[in-house]
Amino acid sequence: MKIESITLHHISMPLVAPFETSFGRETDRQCVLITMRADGLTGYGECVASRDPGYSYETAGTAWHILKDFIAPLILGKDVADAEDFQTRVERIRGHHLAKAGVEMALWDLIGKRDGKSLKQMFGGTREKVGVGVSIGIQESASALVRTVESYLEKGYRRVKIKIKPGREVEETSAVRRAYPDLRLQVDANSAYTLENTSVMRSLDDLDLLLIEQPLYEDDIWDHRKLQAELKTPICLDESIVSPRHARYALEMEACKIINIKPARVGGLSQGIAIHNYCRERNVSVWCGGMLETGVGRASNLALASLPGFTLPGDISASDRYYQRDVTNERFVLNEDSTIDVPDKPGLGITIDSEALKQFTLSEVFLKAE
Ligand code: OSB
Ligand code: MG
Repeated sequence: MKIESITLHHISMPLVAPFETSFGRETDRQCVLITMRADGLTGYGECVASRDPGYSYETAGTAWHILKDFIAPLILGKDVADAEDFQTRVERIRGHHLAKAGVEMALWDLIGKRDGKSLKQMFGGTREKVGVGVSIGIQESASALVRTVESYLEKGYRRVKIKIKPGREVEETSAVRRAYPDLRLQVDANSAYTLENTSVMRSLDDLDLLLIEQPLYEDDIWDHRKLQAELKTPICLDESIVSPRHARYALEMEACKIINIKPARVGGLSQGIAIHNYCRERNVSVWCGGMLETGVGRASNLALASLPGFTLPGDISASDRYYQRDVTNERFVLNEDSTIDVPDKPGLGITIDSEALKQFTLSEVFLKAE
């Protein structure tokens, strides 16, 4: 498709409740929305880089720079055939996966709209609705956490992930386990521990968790291998898996038993699909992670999670778990069986509420082929 223009929208949206992880606390979520025009059609993408370099080195600011000054010039006025062609064109930009993934998403939306196919159809998704859970930030106390868990169970979520950090894990996770002995429960450390904390990990190992997500360094695979050898609970890697190659390293090294696939972290939906395929051939479970996406990224995650290898519930909650007002006209709701419907309209299957987008916009730039 001949890319005619790209508009970047740096936005900030108030969360319904603050979200605290081992790397910080967010009350408003920033990201960069991408509007891309080609062949008289408009495609949307979400670059999930947030305000601070806490989860990733990328921020909305660095993504803005890379998108505007490096990625856009490589594709504006060019005929970009598909995701693979896009990846080849941006190959010489090292890293900056979140920036690349946002544009790849917009390209999929455009191609789907041109061909009258949903992302799910184009990916070969096999599910009409996908199993989901909720990711709960660090709360004030163990009892506050149990109350928060209860409120999500009342809403119908059947899998819970809790964020942990040093000193805020064993008591908290045990309290939730005591209150809900049969709950599908998992924890996410976002790289807050080292091998010196192995005894803490052993305590968590006795709590019948589905998985322990990213306990060690964000760029590590080797120490995770050592830790996994000490635990019966599967380690799931998030931050460490930045490409299909890293997925192969991790599985070959037995550093984890499960992979959290976030298409943004690995450089785009096409790369996420490649990791899904690689894991599926090896009977390794994957699930779709989340980055507090707007309705745009949520639609994309749902399409990805419709692939058959996504056998564990994703961090894809209903729109009202995140935002009172979203940038999409569509809102995603939780079904009674803790699932969310996969969009089935062409492309991402979403439309933009332009008033909402205007309300949340911090800055905007329109880029056109010269
Ligand atoms: O590590 O999975 C993570 C949100 C922002 C950054 C990193 C993570 C998360 C979440 C939220 O856990 C998942 C969601 O979108 O619900
Ligand atoms: Mg994580």
